[in-house]
Amino acid sequence: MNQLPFAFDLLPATFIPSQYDNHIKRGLSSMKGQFSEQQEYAISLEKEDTLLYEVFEIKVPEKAGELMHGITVLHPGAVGQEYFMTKGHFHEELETAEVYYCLDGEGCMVMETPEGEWAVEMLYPGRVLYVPPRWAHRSVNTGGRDLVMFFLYPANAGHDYGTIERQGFRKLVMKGEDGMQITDNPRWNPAEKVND
Ligand code: S6P
Ligand code: ZN
Repeated sequence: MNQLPFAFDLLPATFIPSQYDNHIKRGLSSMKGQFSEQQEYAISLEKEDTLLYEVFEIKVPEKAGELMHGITVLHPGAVGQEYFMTKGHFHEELETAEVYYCLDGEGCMVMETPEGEWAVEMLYPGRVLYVPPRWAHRSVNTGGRDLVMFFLYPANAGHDYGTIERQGFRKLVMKGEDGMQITDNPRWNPAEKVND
């Protein structure tokens, strides 16, 4: 099937696309094992499966040449001292990139490669972020309101969530005395976890 041209509105009042195909909602329960303060996580989850983020996806055929795009709305909050964040993933087709454009809120993108490089880039309204091929990515809301991002990536990229679910990211973004701080993830140990 060939995609026909289309257009939609994305207005600052809500930044919710005027039309979309999928509305994905992810709550605390989908982040098992990801937050570093596991007891805090268990206590929060027992109270409520709090909604962490929503993705409004505009679907196109999942083949090379097409561009998947949409909006992620990451709500504010924290589990213990660790800010709300997305699951994070590598692209299944590792050699595919992604562009993010921050529309509202404050936060950052935590990134890393299988080769051991890592990076954290700040996100604020008007900020454009290029995530190169091979870089896993997770957004983090370090502010007090929704972090809203437009994203665009090759429609054949696919998502590898399993690697991050097993090994986490090398770096954590935590609440510090004077705002956010980046720390080593003490539980990051891919070799051990892969063989679990
Ligand atoms: C997809 C792109 C975004 C994320 C979204 C939620 O390649 O990076 O649409 O899917 O921000 O994050 P996650 O890690 O749960 O897919
Ligand atoms: Zn992605």
